[in-house]
Amino acid sequence: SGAEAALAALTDLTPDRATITAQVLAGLAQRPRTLPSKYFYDARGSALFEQITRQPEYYLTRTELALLERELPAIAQQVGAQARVVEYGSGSGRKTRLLLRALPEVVAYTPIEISRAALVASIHALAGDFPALEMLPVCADFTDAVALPQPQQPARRTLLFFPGSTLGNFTDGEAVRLLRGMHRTMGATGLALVGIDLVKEPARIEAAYNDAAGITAAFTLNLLERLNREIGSDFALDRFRHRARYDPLHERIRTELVSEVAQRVQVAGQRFDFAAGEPIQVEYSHKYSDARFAALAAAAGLRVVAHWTAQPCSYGLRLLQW
Ligand code: AVI
Repeated sequence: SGAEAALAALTDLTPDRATITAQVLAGLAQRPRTLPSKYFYDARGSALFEQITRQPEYYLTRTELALLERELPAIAQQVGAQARVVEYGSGSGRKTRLLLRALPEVVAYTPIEISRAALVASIHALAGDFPALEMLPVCADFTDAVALPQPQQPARRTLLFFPGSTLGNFTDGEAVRLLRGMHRTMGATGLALVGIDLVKEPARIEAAYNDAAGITAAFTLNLLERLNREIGSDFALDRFRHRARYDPLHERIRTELVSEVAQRVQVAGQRFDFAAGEPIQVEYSHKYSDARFAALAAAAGLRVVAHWTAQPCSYGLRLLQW
């Protein structure tokens, strides 16, 4: 089947235990202590994230899906036929399905996803809908330079799809580095379609990261559970709590795991002492103005050539070119 062929072609660069351990130890040694948010996405983390996208407070996914439905005909016209689609952080592939349906004669699809479980599930689901499409999945951290598998058919251009406001999970410096990498992957004829959450009323933003059902809190804490299992740490899950607050100065949500008591944690043979109330910084979710996003793109040598914005929970899609 198409899924079997795609999975046989899978490039597996999943971060190994040594890589995760080194990054976690480096983050915990910093002040304030940090943990990388990319490690949220193990099998359970990706499933919890899917649940977040369906919470009433989390307006991002629903708004972006509606915007894609509305604007994909115009986007498809700009992209044209015979594109190769490369997606960063493809997750469940729900948005991919809309994109692949709208674009004429897609040559190949390359999802790059850090969660192997999410990647494999999305390949199975997409293969059913697009049996003739060549899929060249890559399981990797998309911030690493990854040599992408080449499609059998030559493509007229590469479309880099980066939805979900995942760019917002990076600091400005990291975002520019990432956009530069995208710029290289796309080449001179390529385009990038990027989804970004826009600045809005802080209460609305804060609610999205503090859903009443507590799914986001479970998602954040799952990071510690994953590390306990995979790198041999002993974080006590009932002694840390999720905290997500909007920082209006930096226009971003800052998500932390707060140590509720003074405690000692062992991580891969090293000891870390936490004070009562001490936070671990785990994620940023930046909210952009048009000017700020355009400046990030420009710093990476890219221009915004088309933009679409949804209201009332303002959210944008931006098309970038060399
Ligand atoms: C994937 N990323 C864009 C999400 C966000 O909104 O920053 C991750 C997330 N974290 C908490 N809720 C959702």
